[in-house]
Amino acid sequence: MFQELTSRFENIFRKLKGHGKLTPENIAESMREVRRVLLEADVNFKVAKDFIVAVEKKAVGAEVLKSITPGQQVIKIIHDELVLLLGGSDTPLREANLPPTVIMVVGLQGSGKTTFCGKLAGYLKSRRRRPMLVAADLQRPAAVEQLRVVSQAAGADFFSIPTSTPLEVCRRAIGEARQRSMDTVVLDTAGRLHVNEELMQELEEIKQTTKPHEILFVADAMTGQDAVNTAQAFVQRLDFSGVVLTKMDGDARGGAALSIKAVTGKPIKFIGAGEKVEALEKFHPERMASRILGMGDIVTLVEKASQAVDLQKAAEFEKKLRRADFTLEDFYEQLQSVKKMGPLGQLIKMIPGLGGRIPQDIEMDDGAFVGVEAIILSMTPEERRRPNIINGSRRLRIAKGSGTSVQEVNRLLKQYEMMRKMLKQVGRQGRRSALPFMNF
Ligand SMILES: Nc1nc2c(ncn2[C@@H]2O[C@H](COP(=O)(O)OP(=O)(O)OP(=O)(O)O)[C@@H](O)[C@H]2O)c(=O)[nH]1
Ligand SMILES: [Mg+2]
Repeated sequence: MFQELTSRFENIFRKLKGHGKLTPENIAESMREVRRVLLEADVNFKVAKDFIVAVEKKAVGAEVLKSITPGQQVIKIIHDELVLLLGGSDTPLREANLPPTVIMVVGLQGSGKTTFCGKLAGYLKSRRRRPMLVAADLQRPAAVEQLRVVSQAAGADFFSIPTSTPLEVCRRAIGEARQRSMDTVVLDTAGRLHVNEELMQELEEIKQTTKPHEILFVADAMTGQDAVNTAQAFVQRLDFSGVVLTKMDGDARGGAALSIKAVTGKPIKFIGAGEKVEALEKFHPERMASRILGMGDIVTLVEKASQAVDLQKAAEFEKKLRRADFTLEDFYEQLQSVKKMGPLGQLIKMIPGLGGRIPQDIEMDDGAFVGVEAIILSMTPEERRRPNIINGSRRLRIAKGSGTSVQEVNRLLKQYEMMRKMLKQVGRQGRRSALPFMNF
């Protein structure tokens, strides 16, 4: 999915990371490249322009220029803007207070409506819902049969009245669903080759009569800006509530995915990536952004870290690390930052190649923090800065002051010493990052 887009972004990021310092000129150049990449991916012109303006505004801020890996910060800003562009947060399917929930599926001919109805039925079934698919496409002779087959594949109920009108079928379907105790009615409507008045009128009537809780507009992602233009026409007439992008398994360039929310104001709710019933994914803006940027969990890590750590402090810390004068005060500060970031185990998993670097006897469970904090807080500032002055009597005093034992103080000092050595080693290897714990 979007391989081309991803590899182009990776190139830009590689360059960004290469700069020791970023100037407004560097940033402007990167932004020109990002703009080109977006336009080549067939992103709507105005959407691309607004995106660049938003990123540039944030990137030129003073914080970024001061931080020590500014490239990484710009990457994060691009990532965050991309998440917004894709819709920000997840938007789940709406549900009726009083079943059945009515979901109307609309879109042009061949966009993948019927296939999606089947996938949706499968998805709902896996969530213990009871869906009924309704053949409201009487436009194409084979359409009813196609939906019947699709329903069977998904193990869902099916409803049709062959010699009727779409409006009548939909109206009757809702009563029928109640009778069969189905909790979700999915209306598979007819498409047309182009947006036309006849289609819109038919859909408007169905909307008025069935009052759907969700109207999902199905767009063929391979058609790029055409899909976006169609979406615009549909949202004006029908005010649909969500978008389904299909054929994401093809060579879609990303234009539709990246523009449709900004242009229609409606969130993408699902993506289809294949013809089979299982080929449906719930849409997550955050995950999609990471996928497009090709950065996986690193993005999550950068994000978590920058929430927790003042970047300036991190920069100072890294300088220290390179000089290898990592003190107990730093150790304490690091513990505080790490604590803010959530469970340690989870965090460590996200750091590539880290596993083997942590010596066995460095306690890494969160509970261990409490005693460690008390011990460090019981030291004098001088002791924290120069731990080698902590002799036997000082150890006893610290243990008493922190309500721990001399053994625990010893263990902490040993752990600290190990970490100091380890950091020194890593520092020498020249691994650089704005985030100290990425180097542990
Ligand atoms: N590769 C791929 N093909 C898909 C996907 N979704 C649908 N298709 C194919 O696209 C074609 C059209 O799909 P339909 O579901 O019949 O489209 P429709 O919108 O119902 O079309 P009409 O009923 O004619 O308006 C079929 O050949 C599907 O197999 C998808 O996510 N990936
Ligand atoms: Mg169909």
